[in-house]
Amino acid sequence: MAAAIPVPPPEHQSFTAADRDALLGDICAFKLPPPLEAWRLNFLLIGPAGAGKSAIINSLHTAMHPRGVLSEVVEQGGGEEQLTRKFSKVLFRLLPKDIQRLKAKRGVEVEAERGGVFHAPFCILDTMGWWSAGVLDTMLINNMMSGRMMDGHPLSQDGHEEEQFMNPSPTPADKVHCMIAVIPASEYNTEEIRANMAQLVRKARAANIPLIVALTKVDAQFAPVKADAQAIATCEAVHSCVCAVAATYSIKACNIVPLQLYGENPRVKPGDPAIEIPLLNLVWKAACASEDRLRQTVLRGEGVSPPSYQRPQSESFGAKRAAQMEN
Ligand SMILES: Nc1nc2c(ncn2[C@@H]2O[C@H](COP(=O)(O)OP(=O)(O)O)[C@@H](O)[C@H]2O)c(=O)[nH]1
Ligand SMILES: [Mg+2]
Repeated sequence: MAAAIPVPPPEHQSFTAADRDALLGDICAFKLPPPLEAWRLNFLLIGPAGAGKSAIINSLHTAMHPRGVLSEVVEQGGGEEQLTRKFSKVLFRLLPKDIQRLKAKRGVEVEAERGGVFHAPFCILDTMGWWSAGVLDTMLINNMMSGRMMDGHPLSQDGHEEEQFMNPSPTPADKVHCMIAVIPASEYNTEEIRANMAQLVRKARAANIPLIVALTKVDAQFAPVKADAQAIATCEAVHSCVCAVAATYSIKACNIVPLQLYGENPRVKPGDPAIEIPLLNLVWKAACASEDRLRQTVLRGEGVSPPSYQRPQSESFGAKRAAQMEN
């Protein structure tokens, strides 16, 4: 008879509530160096329909609003039926009662603006999913990246530009600071995704915008993760999949973040650190990559020397994962 798989005691689990709270606190307190400290970073989500772009937004909202229920700020759907029809910019805003709740439940204190409201230092741009290979130009992705396309621009499959939603003179604050390609773990090697990813990698390099991959639906692809969300950090098959994606797209493995999002797996409940830490880690990576690029471009270009400092590592998850992989 096969031996039962031992369940590790809680102190040996990779994802703890304390680590999640620390990471959430770091993200809420993130600021670019002067004179850009008032900027809000723009992260563009891009990927095939049904990959989990909207689920990323809702899961992040759930993590920032610890109410014990899933957020539905944008509609999620099962692929084709629920296409995002408008280019939408999602701000993560905390009202005074949300701020109190975040402090009580997560120990995270945020610096509220006038009116007692707090806005996260990033916003997320949600786009329509790819519908076939080679559609990035039809999607007007260059306009999205440069900041010309504004919130509310209708999205269609004919690449029509709606003048009233185009910003004729976007500034560096309006442009996309980091792109997040959202790819389901099971589909990373399809012809459509390979073609679009190759084009996306080229465009990101040409526009000097960092690109990170969110590898979603890891639970649907790997049974150990479906059974126990904590296994996303230790499952060998997940690690191999990350390495395969890295090799396929010539992207560093550290810029590929495997995720299980809140959505279809009934085993995961709002507030689970094993869901929220990898997701917050994705946001942290995107913020650091954006900052790095802005130091090389805008700050250097303006002749402003930013104060020399090393951003403190919020690598509780990354370091543990690296240690686990070595063992
Ligand atoms: N099990 C599981 N389901 C997911 C995950 N991410 C997204 N989904 C589900 O996949 C479907 C499509 O997701 P959605 O976010 O609408 O995709 P979008 O078209 O990229 O915005 C929804 O039913 C989600 O609940 C995940 O990581 N795991
Ligand atoms: Mg969507």
